[in-house]
Amino acid sequence: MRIDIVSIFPEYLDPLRLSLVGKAVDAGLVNLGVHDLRSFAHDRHRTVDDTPYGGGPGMVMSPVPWGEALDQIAGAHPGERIDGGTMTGGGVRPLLVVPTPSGERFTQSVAQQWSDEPWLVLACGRYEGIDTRVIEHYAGRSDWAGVREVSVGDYVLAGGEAAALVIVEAVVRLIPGVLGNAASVADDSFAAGSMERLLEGPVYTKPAEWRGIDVPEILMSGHHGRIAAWRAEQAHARTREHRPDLLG
Ligand code: 6GU
Repeated sequence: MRIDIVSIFPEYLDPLRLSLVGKAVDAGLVNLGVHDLRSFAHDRHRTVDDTPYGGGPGMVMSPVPWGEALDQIAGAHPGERIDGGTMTGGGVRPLLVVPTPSGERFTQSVAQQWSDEPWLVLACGRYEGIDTRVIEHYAGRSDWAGVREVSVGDYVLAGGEAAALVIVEAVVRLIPGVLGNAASVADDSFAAGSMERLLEGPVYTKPAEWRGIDVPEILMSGHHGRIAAWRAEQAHARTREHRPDLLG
């Protein structure tokens, strides 16, 4: 999978070199490009924003540098595909992902769908957001796979970068070969087909007693059937406690 991220704070994306995503990049499973939006502005001050039409507080990101950045990024890697897949119909089309608190909810199911995409381009907005014509334009472009505006939760961040980190990590860990243990993905809270949509229950490791607290005896029993039943019960209890909305 190829992933490009456009931001006025490209250093904000440096953590993607670490840990699981960094390893996926090093292993050649993900081809990651981070781009500075300001390098696509041509005035002396490299301006990327302007005052909103109709008035109101704050600034809006100009469609002009966004259009130049996205066209150049999409044109610079035509049909590039490093995942060994074969291409039909004239090349891979990028899916434009725009993190925004006014987007649809970014869920595990969306992450799962996107883990099959050959190419994601994330456009990180700041200020009051990106001029809406950018969304409209790329949604209508047949050389793009579409546009998805997504929110990572019901709170407001200062910009799309932190959300982009969340989205990229959630997607990349689902790419085949990225996680060592495929079973841990199937077991995830929110994973499709896992015990409906339950939260994962508590986990324990050695020592068997720590600061006066014992590991539940059932986990030491070796009765795999009873352990599975206990874990299912714990998952239900945790879901009832923390996320009753998931039980309906
Ligand atoms: Cl995707 N962006 C911003 N700026 N704030 C958010 C968000 C995204 N999701 C929740 N809050």
